[in-house]
Amino acid sequence: MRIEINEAAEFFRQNDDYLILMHASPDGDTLGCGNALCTALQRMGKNAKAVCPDEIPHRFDYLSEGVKQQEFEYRTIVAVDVADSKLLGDMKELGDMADLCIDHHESNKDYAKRLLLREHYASACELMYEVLVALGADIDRIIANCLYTGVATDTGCFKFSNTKPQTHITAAKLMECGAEIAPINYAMFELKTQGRIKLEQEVLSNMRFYGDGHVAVVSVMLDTLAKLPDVDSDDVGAMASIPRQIDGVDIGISIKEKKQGYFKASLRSSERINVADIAGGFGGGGHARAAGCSFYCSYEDAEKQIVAAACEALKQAGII
Ligand SMILES: [Mn+2]
Repeated sequence: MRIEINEAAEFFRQNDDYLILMHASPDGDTLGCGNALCTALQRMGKNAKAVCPDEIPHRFDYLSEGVKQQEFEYRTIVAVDVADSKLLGDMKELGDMADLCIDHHESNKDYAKRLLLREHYASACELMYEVLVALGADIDRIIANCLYTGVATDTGCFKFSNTKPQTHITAAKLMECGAEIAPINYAMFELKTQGRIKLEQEVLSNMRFYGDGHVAVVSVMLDTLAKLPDVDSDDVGAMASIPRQIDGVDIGISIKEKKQGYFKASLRSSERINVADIAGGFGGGGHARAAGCSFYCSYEDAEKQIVAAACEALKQAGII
């Protein structure tokens, strides 16, 4: 059932003992949204706990600054920035029991009992900002930092095409609430571990081009990661944006080895190509400019299949 912002606020007033679910391979948006909500609910005198199926990278530690550890039995489940309960990994079953989902993905599977969805918002944190305003929550520096983190990370620091005038307006309001934008942007977009730099070196040295240079492919294999112990899932995820930094590349593909014989491809595209369609052809999905899909085969077969689909899309678009 689709609900609106005021109904979501009323839902939070009426219920208690919240378990907030944040998606696997957590990003700034799901973590910012989950921690902002958890902090606000606890301040209302409610019990709340935000959980994630995967380990949370240390650079996000500041997001839980306002969260108190509470012991209680959860009775109300809320998923934030989670388009599909499958994205909850080991916590999928909890997702299937969710009472409310707050999200901004067009591909949302409508798995929760209630759904507050804004497909045209760049981040779930923009929507959470409006929910917290409707709740009358005090959006102080701590909550503003959480929400700003999601807005900034889901827009690539306001660089992606999903950035709307409203995105900047929300960011400005969060600055007025005390969001510490300079240290957050430094931590999110500039700071890298030594392992991350070594991973970039490895990825760059093995990049391959197809389709007259309109497709670039990078890969991250398990044996590479085994040599780089301080690399986290977030560093690996960031490799997906490298191919599209190259002039002339319309489709950037990053293929990650998850297990032997199991690969995940992340696709990024220019305005000319819809990669959600390409990923959909392999049972995946996502956004027009950023999508993903999985392969159960050898690395060579996975690359061959995804490159063939990418070249086909370039042909259809009249690019090659
Ligand atoms: Mn998001």
